[in-house]
Amino acid sequence: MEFISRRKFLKIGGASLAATTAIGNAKLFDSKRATELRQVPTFCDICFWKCGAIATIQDGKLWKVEGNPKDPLSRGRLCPRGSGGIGAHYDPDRLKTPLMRKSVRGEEEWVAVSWDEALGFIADKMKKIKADYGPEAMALFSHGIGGNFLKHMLKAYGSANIAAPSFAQCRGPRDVGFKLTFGEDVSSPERTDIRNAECLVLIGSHLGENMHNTQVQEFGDAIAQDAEIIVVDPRFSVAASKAKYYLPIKPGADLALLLAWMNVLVTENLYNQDYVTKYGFGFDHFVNEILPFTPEWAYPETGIEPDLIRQTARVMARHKPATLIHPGRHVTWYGDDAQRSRAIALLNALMGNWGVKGGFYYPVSMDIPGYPYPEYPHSERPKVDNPDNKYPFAHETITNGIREATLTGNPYPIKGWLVYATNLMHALPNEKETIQAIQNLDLMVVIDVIPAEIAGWADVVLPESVYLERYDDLNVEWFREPFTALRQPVIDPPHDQKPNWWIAKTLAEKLDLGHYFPWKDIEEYLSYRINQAGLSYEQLKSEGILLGEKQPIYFSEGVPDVFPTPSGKIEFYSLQLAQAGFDAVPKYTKPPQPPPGYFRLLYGRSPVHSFSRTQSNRILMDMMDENEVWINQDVAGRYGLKSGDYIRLKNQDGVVSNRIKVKATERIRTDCVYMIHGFGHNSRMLKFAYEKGVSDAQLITQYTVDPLMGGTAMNVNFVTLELEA
Ligand SMILES: Nc1nc2c(c(=O)[nH]1)N[C@H]1C(S)=C(S)[C@@H](COP(=O)(O)OP(=O)(O)OC[C@H]3O[C@@H](n4cnc5c(=O)[nH]c(N)nc54)[C@H](O)[C@@H]3O)O[C@H]1N2
Ligand SMILES: Nc1nc2c(c(=O)[nH]1)N[C@H]1C(S)=C(S)[C@@H](COP(=O)(O)OP(=O)(O)OC[C@H]3O[C@@H](n4cnc5c(=O)[nH]c(N)nc54)[C@H](O)[C@@H]3O)O[C@H]1N2
Ligand code: SF4
Ligand SMILES: [Mo]
Repeated sequence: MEFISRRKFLKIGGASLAATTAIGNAKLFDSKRATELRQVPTFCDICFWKCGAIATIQDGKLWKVEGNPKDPLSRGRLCPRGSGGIGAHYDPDRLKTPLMRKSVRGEEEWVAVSWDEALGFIADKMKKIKADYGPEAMALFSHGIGGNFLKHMLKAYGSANIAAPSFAQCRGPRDVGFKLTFGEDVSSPERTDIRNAECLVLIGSHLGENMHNTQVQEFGDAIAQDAEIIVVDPRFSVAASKAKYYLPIKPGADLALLLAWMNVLVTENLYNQDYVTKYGFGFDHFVNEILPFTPEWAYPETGIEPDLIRQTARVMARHKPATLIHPGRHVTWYGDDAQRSRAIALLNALMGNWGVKGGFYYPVSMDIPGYPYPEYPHSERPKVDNPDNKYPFAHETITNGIREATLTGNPYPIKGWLVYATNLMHALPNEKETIQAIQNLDLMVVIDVIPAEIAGWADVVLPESVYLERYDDLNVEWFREPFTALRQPVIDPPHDQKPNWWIAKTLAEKLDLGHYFPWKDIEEYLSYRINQAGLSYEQLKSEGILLGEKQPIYFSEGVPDVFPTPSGKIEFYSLQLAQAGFDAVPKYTKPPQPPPGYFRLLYGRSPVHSFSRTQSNRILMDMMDENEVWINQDVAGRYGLKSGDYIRLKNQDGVVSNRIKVKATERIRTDCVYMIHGFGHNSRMLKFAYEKGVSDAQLITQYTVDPLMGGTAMNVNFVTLELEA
């Protein structure tokens, strides 16, 4: 396969940044080279935002991917990762054929086998597991839309033990905190009306580095309209550089700040009284509880001056209801995360912005019926992840709960894992626990596109075609405008890779579950659903997107103002929480602090990478091929370090990292260090990304579990700086 040079990519990137609308299909086809070019609409999969895209194929080769102007999410522009998505197709280190393990797990020694042999082996093992332990002993870890058909297959087999890291390692606590307060969660794409916010508060959310496309574009819109931006972050992020108020908070003290802000709004009568009177439940109790938490009380916890706390609270109040306190997304930080998220929900409620322009809108979607499948078999045993409802507010399956059950055999044994599109070694904290759990399995299958770390631990590795080479399930999106998008192949897979739907269907047939996949191929499935909705599949294929009719999204436009909480109102005081033995109004507990000589390890996103999935993508690695550790410049000076030096990090449990480059900077507090997540690969099969940079996950041996919902907080690890001899 041709390797695309940086120069050519920059050309591509440049073209995609200049709004594609201007380039459009028409112009390409009008040009003299029209016969050499073919364009196919699809949607991106370099992250979970699912931006509508148009791929161009020149002389049978994939040339570029740009935003689809019809798509409400991308508005015709992809982020740098999306533009670099073609690198996933061209990656020479891709998995090419099914592999079976030759020696012990983790040794990465393989025999190439046929699909028939690989799937036959898996089906036999799954049948045995079902006979010996029951179908619930099989679990599926799956992230992203590509997992839909495998989920269907596993439910048909008889197991509901299906989990994604997007809940317990990412947005779970946020969604729980909002659900407890408003009765509904924030979901993905977030229902945040950033575009219309007059004041936007970002607590950690590092939009601009976190590149979720629509959010970043709307952030740009808000800035252009002079929205007042308040950023709370121990690190001077890109977003902070756009802010009028930057609050360099002591890591872990956000809940103290939130309580103090609410205290000011209540004691100075600055909250939205009409809204709270109309929709609030338990407000008097809430006020009583919030009174002790003055800005003076919060100051020693947060390091933020009381005057600045008051001033920023007043700014928020001035713009209400169009003040949006962003709920964040990756919020598994300190273990108080669901309660901190609930405090964010309450602060928004004080602004009166739920269901209101500039706050949180009500997302809408198109009515596309599902495929009529037979009913799933009834399971006698509840899901394995949350025994005795230990985490009473978990409303999705807890990944680490499945891992725990696999380790302990309680509440019942888990004997097989199917792992689809999630690199559990980088996504779950404490990789030792993951490895120990895997050692208890009778069957470990990984379906991936590259030989990620998790694949190294599999018995069977199945190579999937990348998103540009396959159909996937429909994206019937919930958003500010209703639409449905199609992912379709733009180019053939280069080797013996297969799409997830084919893998799921073929495996189901080998498991004697073929009747759960009654369609001949995925196009029959897709066109059936679209036709049942009275829409044209041909139009969807040619345009990539079908738009629905505009619907109301605010209370003022006629959305019913109902809150599906127990009280039917916004719960300032939560009886549900009180009854379950938790604080009905959030309270602050100081998280453990770094011991002397240690720094708290923080991590986040690079605009040109997604998690641990893009470091083998040559185009994206050309822009950033290792991560750096941000160290406060005074601290670095004390250690005699300067930018560009290499050091190692050693955590509280003695884990020593690879070498990592120092970035000495004023842009971070003195009590923490920071790195981009996803680097430091140790899979030898990832020839290009191998040992470039450091994996935050390897240093995250400790985690705190959120008592409300079982999420794993990971900002609780400390490191020392180990200088090279
Ligand atoms: N380019 C790119 N964009 C992405 C992704 C990607 O992989 N690449 N992933 C997407 C996904 S799934 C998610 S969940 C999001 C995650 O992105 P976000 O939800 O925006 O952010 P986090 O990863 O939680 O937080 C990282 C930021 O929080 C700050 N921080 C750390 N500790 C604290 C603290 O105690 N208090 C405060 N106030 N701030 C703190 C860090 O300095 C950093 O700026 O990004 C999404 N967007
Ligand atoms: N230490 C640490 N842990 C974290 C985070 C962090 O910042 N630091 N972030 C957390 C967050 S917010 C999230 S959302 C999760 C993300 O967790 P994951 O979704 O597990 O993220 P990745 O590490 O990118 O792993 C994705 C895997 O899918 C594979 N893949 C990519 N495309 C395809 C495809 O088309 N088909 C198949 N079959 N496989 C594919 C990739 O090669 C990779 O192995 O991690 C969480 N865990
Ligand atoms: S935000 Fe970027 S990587 Fe994610 S789907 Fe959109 S273009 Fe692709
Ligand atoms: Mo996430």
